[in-house]
Amino acid sequence: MGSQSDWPTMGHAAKVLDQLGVAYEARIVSAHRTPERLVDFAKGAAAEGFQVIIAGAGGAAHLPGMVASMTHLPVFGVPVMSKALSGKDSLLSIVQMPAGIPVGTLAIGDAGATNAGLLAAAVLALSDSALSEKLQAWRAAQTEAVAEKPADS
Ligand code: RP5
Repeated sequence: MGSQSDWPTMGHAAKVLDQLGVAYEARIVSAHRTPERLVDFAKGAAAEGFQVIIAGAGGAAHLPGMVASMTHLPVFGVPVMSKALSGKDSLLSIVQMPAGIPVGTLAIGDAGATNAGLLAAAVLALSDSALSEKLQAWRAAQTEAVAEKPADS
């Protein structure tokens, strides 16, 4: 993520990865404030053993696209809700990548972070049958948890 201030949002991705038992590292890598850290991370991610990258940032959110430009790993971008423009700036900064450098862009905010975690797990589950079973169980439990009627009816 681009900043400590993104963690309340990006923690939702971490939470779902924890639930599924997927190992991850949460790091702060700012495209603007720590550009050399960004280059080192993105260029070295595959060799470090990462398989999927979730990049969350807000405002002028260049992080996901810049990471994607320096790695062949799949990159999912989470637009973090910004104060000035409610995350629309983040979304537009992430989503309109030029052809050839893909970023799988999620929804703005908490839902996007949760879904980035689920998508990352789904990618990993393609070659991990135990994870695939956990993911399917997670989805089934979610379905089970939806009441047929609202609680105060
Ligand atoms: C972006 O700027 C970060 O991803 C964050 O969403 C936003 C604001 O960062 P802070 O000023 O709160 O550190 O780089």
